[in-house]
Amino acid sequence: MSAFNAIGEEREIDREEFTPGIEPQPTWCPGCGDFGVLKALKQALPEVGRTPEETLLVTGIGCSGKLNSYLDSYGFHTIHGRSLPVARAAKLANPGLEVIAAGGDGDGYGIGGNHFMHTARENHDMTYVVFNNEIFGLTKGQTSPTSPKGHKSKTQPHGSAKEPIRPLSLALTSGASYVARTAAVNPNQAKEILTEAIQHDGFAHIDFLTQCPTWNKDARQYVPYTDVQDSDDYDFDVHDRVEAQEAMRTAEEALYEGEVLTGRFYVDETRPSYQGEKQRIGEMPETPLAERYFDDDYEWERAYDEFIDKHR
Ligand SMILES: Cc1ncc(C[n+]2csc(CCOP(=O)(O)OP(=O)(O)O)c2C)c(N)n1
Ligand code: SF4
Ligand SMILES: [Mg+2]
Repeated sequence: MSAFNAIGEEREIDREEFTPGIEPQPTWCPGCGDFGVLKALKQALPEVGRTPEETLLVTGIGCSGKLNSYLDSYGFHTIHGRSLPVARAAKLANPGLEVIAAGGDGDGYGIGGNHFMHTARENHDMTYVVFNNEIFGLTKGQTSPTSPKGHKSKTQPHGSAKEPIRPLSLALTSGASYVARTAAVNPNQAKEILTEAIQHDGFAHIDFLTQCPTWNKDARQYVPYTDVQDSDDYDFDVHDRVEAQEAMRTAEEALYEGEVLTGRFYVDETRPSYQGEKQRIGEMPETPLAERYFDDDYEWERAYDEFIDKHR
């Protein structure tokens, strides 16, 4: 069974199917928030009816990047900050795949920040989970793009002079059509938000607060949390861009003042995905590239032949 012909197979899925039958078991530190993402993902995928054969998980580099080894699905552990371009290519070649990209705050908001902006702008149909522990975890606790101003670490011994990235606002401004924040300490909400994000047709960004008890945050620092959808103090329309922007700004400021606001911040179900737009202008091949790969009679066109002919 391949990633192409397994798509659309109707069957009951048990979340344990996503647990690899062999080592490695997760090597994350005890109490690490990354366990929360893995758990939520294993719950959400069967909930939306996706099997391991229909799922591709693409990760970056960092403690977060190890997620790939612990989920039994198709996987691609890329290089630092480059999960999104790989995820985009895979989705375009095989649109039936459920594509999930994941990585850390350093990976996605730092070195991969440009890809984040443009994948959101183009509204590629995928889920992007950023493990936000406000630190470079794997490399032992350096200041990251989401570390608060004044954060002290080996790279910023006198305290960071930089304002942190506002990831929710950045996603919205860039063009993401689903933007949410959840936390590993809030597993029920994490599962619900991941489920919605996977079902969403377009670029769904989740800023997932994952405490790093070894180098940065104690889990208690993300507790108590407030779900903005359940609280009377926050009343805004997630479909309204201006109201969403205001709510995001509040949540982003609050995080650095010790108040954790989570929930859905922006949802646009009307905007077509990149693939939808490409279909509309007639640029999406009727037969997905992935299907041609399994067709023995298909003759591959090599773009460079034409290029070389032109320059002979
Ligand atoms: C191009 C490149 N630069 C730097 C590194 C070193 N490096 C590996 S992981 C990492 C940071 C990880 O931080 P983050 O993305 O937040 O992930 P976390 O470990 O916190 O989950 C860095 C700088 C690398 N692997 N590749
Ligand atoms: S160093 Fe931090 S982020 Fe990495 S596994 Fe340990 S607790 Fe998790
Ligand atoms: Mg990090």
